[in-house]
Amino acid sequence: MAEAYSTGTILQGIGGFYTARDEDGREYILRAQGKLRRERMKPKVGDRVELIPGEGEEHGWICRILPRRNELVRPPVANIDVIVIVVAAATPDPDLMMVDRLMLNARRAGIAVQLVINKSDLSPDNAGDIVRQYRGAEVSPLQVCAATGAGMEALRERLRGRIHALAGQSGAGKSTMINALYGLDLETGDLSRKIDRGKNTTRHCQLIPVEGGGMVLDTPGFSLLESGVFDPVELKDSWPEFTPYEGQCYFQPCYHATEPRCAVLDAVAAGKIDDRRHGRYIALLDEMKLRWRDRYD
Ligand SMILES: Nc1nc2c(ncn2[C@@H]2O[C@H](COP(=O)(O)OP(=O)(O)OP(=O)(O)O)[C@@H](O)[C@H]2O)c(=O)[nH]1
Ligand SMILES: [Mg+2]
Ligand SMILES: [Zn+2]
Repeated sequence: MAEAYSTGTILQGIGGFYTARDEDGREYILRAQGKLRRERMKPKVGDRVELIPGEGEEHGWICRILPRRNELVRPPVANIDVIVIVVAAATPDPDLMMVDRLMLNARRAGIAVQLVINKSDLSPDNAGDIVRQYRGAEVSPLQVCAATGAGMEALRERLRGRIHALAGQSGAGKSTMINALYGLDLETGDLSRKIDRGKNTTRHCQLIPVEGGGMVLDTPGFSLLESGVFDPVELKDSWPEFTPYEGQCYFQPCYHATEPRCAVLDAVAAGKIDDRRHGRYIALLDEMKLRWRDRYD
C-alpha cells in the first residue's frame, strides 16, 4: 500500500466515515486508523489530519490528528477561527444575555467573535443601540440586513479565508445570512414552518468550503451555550471593556461587582463602560458563583 501522506481538513463525519479535503480541493473518504480509536482520539469536524488516500473505490485512512488550536464539545468541532454571533435588531426581540453568554463561551474556548446585528431594517434604533453597547468588547459589531444584502459585502470580507460558525437565537437570520453570503440554499423560515417539518430537520454538522478559501460551519441548533464550571473570579477576563482598568481597584482581585473604590464601577458610572453590559456581567457572575459553590454536588 502506498504510504503517501496528505494533509486535509475534516468536513464531516457520519457513522465512522469522514470526508476530508486537501489544499487543492481534493476530497477523500476516510476511516480512523485503529491506533487513533485505541487512543480514543475521535476526529472532529475542522480537524487537520494526516491521511493515506484510498485506492480506487477503497476508503483511505486518517493516521494522525494534528494539534488543535481550539475545540468545542457540543457541537464537536475543532479549529474554528471566528464565531459569528447573530442577533436580530427586532423579531425576535434581541436577547443580549444570550449574546453575552455566547461571547463568554467563545472567548473561553479561545475563538474570536464577530458580532452581527441583523434585521437592521426592522429597527435601526435598536441596531444602533446594540452597536453602542458592545463598543470596547472587541467584537467589531456590524449592522446588516441579510434579507436585502445590505452590509453583506463587508461581512464577507471580514470572514474571507477563515473557518467560521454562526450562532444566535432561532430566527435571528443565520441561515438567511449564510445564503446571502455564499449563494447557498439552506432552509430558512419561521418557527411554525420548522415545527411542521418535524424530525426531518436533523442534519449533521458539516463544514462548507466557500469562495476565498474559508469554510462555514452549517449545523442545526448551534447553541454554544454550555460553559464549563470555573472560578468566578476568572469571569471578568472575558470582558475586554474591563481590561484598561485591571489592577487599579482597591481590592485585589476584584470582581468589579460591589467592591468599594472599584475602577471598573467608576468607569461604568462615568459612562465609559455600558451599564447594561456590566449589568449582564453581574447576572452571569452571580450564576457562576452559585455553580462554583455547588460544583461537587
Ligand atoms: N426583515 C428581515 N427579515 C429577515 C432578515 N434576515 C432574515 N429574515 C427573516 O427571518 C426569518 C428567520 O430567518 P432564518 O435565517 O431562518 O433564521 P435562523 O437564525 O437560521 O433560525 P434557526 O435556524 O431557527 O436558528 C426568516 O423568515 C427570514 O426571511 C432581515 O435582514 N430582515
Ligand atoms: Mg437556520
Ligand atoms: Zn474592580
